[in-house]
Amino acid sequence: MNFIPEMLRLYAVTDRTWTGKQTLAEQVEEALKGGVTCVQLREKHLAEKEFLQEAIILKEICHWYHAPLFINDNVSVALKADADGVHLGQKDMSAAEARKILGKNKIIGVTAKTIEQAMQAQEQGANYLGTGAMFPTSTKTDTVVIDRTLFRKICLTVNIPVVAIGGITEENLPELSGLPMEGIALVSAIFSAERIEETCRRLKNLSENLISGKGANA
Ligand code: TZP
Ligand code: MG
Repeated sequence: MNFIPEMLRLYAVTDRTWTGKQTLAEQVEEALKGGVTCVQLREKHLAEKEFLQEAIILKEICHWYHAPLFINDNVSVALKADADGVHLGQKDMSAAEARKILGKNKIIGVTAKTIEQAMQAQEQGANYLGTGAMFPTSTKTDTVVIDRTLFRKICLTVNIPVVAIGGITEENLPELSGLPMEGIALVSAIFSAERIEETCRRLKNLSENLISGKGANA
């Protein structure tokens, strides 16, 4: 799938904490019906075989809705599942190495929390950056809230699009107005929702009114 920044607009990152009676695939399909523009399969505790099986299932569902599937951390699973790309943290494989393995057509996202990390990821061929946390979050315990001035500087320093992540909810989303990100990524606000489809529809409307990318005046 060709990369376009608009595909980052409403970015769902999976977490099976709240699946309940549903499967993760059912929850992801609800999110896609509600307007999620891309999905990242994030599995911190699954064995590689099960991770790959889930990736293959989710890729098919994502493609019904013309949304890319990204794999968190694991380039080998991304390659075997023929996923659309990977999302890599600073402790994962470098974007340069991932690009060599995945080739030029796959999408590579990198978490960057400093100007240096952002520049390096861009130079190494990353297609987009993820930055945060925007608000306190209990989903990822080893993260801290990023200074908004630094967030803005990261967005405006690189040419590639930036996705804001961490603690974002329907309620606090308006506080991000005017920041030059291209999209918002959410875990708990989507996957812990009682009605995922409706929640995503509201988030989509809010994000469309809010996000104007690097053209943002602030
Ligand atoms: N990376 C930075 S914060 C975070 C990740 C994966 C967790 C975001 O989860 P939530 O539930 O949207 O705060
Ligand atoms: Mg990682």
